[in-house]
Amino acid sequence: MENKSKVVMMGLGYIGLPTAALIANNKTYVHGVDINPKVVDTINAGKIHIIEPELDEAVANAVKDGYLKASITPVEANTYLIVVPTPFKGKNEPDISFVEAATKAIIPLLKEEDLYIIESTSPIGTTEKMMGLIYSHRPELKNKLHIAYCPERVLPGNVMYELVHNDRVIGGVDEKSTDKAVNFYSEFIKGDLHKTNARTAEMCKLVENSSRDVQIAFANELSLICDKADINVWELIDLANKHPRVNILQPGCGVGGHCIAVDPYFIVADYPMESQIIGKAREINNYKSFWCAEKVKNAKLEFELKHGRKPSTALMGLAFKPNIDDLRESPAKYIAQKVLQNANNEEYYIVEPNIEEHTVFKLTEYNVAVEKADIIVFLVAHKEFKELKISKNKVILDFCGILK
Ligand code: SAJ
Repeated sequence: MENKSKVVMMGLGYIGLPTAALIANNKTYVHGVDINPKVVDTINAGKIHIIEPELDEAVANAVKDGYLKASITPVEANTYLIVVPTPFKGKNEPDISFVEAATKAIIPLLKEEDLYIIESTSPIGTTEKMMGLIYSHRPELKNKLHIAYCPERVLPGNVMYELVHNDRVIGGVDEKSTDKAVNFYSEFIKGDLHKTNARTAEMCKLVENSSRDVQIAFANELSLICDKADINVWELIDLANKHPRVNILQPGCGVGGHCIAVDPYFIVADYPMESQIIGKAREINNYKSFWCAEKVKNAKLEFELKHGRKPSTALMGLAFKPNIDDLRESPAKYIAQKVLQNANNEEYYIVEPNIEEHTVFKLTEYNVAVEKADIIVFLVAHKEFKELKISKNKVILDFCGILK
């Protein structure tokens, strides 16, 4: 039997498309909307424009069975999901103009009892703001719509599993909105659905990623202290974590990706006086990347003083975290760029085993780079690097604990 929801999904990106496919595979009609006509054509051909395991099959099936269709404009439905990006404008100010544009596009289609849900990471109060926008255009619908916020919390690379199995936090602008949204998600989600209000749900998403950012900043701060104090930070953290109530995360070459390095600013921008630790954590994690680039520079100078010639350097890893091919907002890429800025005819080997080629960096195979370089800089703990045999005469800078 078919479910009675008909869904419009505004935004077919990293979260919108997998969610659309999941709902469609549950035999609910989904009309996906994206401003990019190429994305629309790709999806209508049963193909995908992003890399995510198992998504290709889910989309191919959904399109073949006729439950998923994409277009650049919305149609009438009874459930509208807003899953568009919320980037920055100016200096770390969240920009909700995509959420606003997507909302405006569906306002003429809304009717009594419809469900409107925002999933995009949003500053606190966005759902209420969009409710105001909707009712200012459609005053006759006031209090007759169901409006809620429900953030996703999936890990890139494991999206298709986590979308179904993770718990969700669902906050409506009133109780009946919350209940209607919970009802909708319960059709395709197996995790627990936790009810709250819209503002708490918005804050919950921001806090989850800020919490991780603050914890990583603590680990990164320890790495700076330990470097000066001549203590192996990896051993230190392993030992401290033997305490039953201590769980320190791992230092790295900075924090990247589109979530953890971004979401804390949504809190800091609106509550600058109160969010001291959250703001400082962002600074520490950004500083860590700069510090790594300086360390490479110093190692090169030391080498030249000692050997009377310029060293060759291998930069190991460009992705924003281990074992993925995603280079966006990557601290390793930032460090590579910074180091190469000062390259005066010196030899560099850039390594990223998860991609074939890159438009800016000339890539070298990891075994070759490790063999040829004088200085080896580990930026990302990719699995390939763990097995490497490195000869004793090399200078090694391990920023990601690969050799710990
Ligand atoms: N990192 C460290 N040390 C650590 C752990 C991570 O330096 O101990 C770095 C990674 O190298 C990377 C960055 O942090 O540069 C972020 O990686 P991640 O794996 O922690 O998180 P993301 O950005 O891939 O996904 C996060 C997840 N949030 C949390 O774990 C709280 C995910 O559940 C969210 O859905 C996602 O953000 C999102 O979309 O918000």
